[in-house]
Amino acid sequence: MNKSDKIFIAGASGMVGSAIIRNLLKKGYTNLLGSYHSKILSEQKDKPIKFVKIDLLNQQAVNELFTKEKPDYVFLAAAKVGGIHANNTYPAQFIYENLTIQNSIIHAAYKNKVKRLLFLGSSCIYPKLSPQPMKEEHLLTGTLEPTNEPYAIAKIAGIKMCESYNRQYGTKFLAVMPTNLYGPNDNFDLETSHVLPALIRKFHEAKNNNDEKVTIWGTGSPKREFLHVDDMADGSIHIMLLSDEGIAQHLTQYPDPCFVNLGSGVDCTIKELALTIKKQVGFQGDLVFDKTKPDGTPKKLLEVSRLEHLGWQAKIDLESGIKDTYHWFLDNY
Ligand code: GFB
Repeated sequence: MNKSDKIFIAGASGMVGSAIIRNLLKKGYTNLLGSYHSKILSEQKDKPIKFVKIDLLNQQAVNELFTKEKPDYVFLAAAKVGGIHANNTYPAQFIYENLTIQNSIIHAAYKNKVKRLLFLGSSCIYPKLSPQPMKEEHLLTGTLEPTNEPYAIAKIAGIKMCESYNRQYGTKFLAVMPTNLYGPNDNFDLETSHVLPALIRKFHEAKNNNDEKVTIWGTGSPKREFLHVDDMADGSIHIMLLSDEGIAQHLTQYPDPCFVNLGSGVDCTIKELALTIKKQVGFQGDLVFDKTKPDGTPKKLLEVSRLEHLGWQAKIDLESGIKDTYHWFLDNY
């Protein structure tokens, strides 16, 4: 990927897309094209990026964009995402929107001879009771977690599209499966967010209101692995930059080399996460567990040896990442 190659970031104003853009700008890439749906972020206003407003659910509009712009590289970071409650409440939107966005972009990338595309998936593609830590070869070896099955099926379809296009058309499409992400530009809405931003907001508001307790959904015993979104962006770009020979050489001992887990390799219980955030925010009260809310998958830790063989590992530990995200929340929310 040369510094002046045209790089299209689909979903440029989301948490993931905006982190990829920050990292590409830092590395000196000068020809960035970003798509957004509603508005661009204030951090992106004066940056050298060409933005295009587009409804990615409209396949014709996606085709026209690719025909006009002819990007060399594509980061497919646009997706319908949300936490356990959002996934469980809006399953039709999660499956329809994700399948439609990725179908249109992957197909248009093939038609317009994109040199390489990187599809962003999720660690929820693995079976609910997958052996831990979860290896790439555990894909499709068991039943999925019901709270996010429609989303997971869309993401599995995305991997299989990349694999199938590579096999039939000789494209160079890759995918990364990030673990639970968090960081600047995350969603802090208590109904639709993931656990980490939700708990930052809950503890912050409880501290300000002098509340005696904060309610944590579920039992607190499920384990989750967290990755700061700036690490995710760095790892994704690292993979995009590897040569075809480099990828093939490093992954010869593995089957299915089209996708790679992207995690920190460390997990903790939701209770431990809550106690860490409580301390960082400075809340003095108690935790209460609402066991009427679902726990979801009991444990989801990615095995990251493929990633390490490709020469990358996470750098931001959970405490520093939470501190950074809490500062961002205080400045922006
Ligand atoms: O982050 P989260 O919503 O999603 O929830 P998943 C993780 C765990 O934290 C669950 C608990 O056991 C929740 O019950 N939790 C505790 C909370 N308090 C809260 C809270 O206030 N808000 C939220 N949201 N959770 C998602 C999938 O699964 O992970 C997506 O649904 C995607 O498809 C994403 O894969 C990465 O980790 O359970």
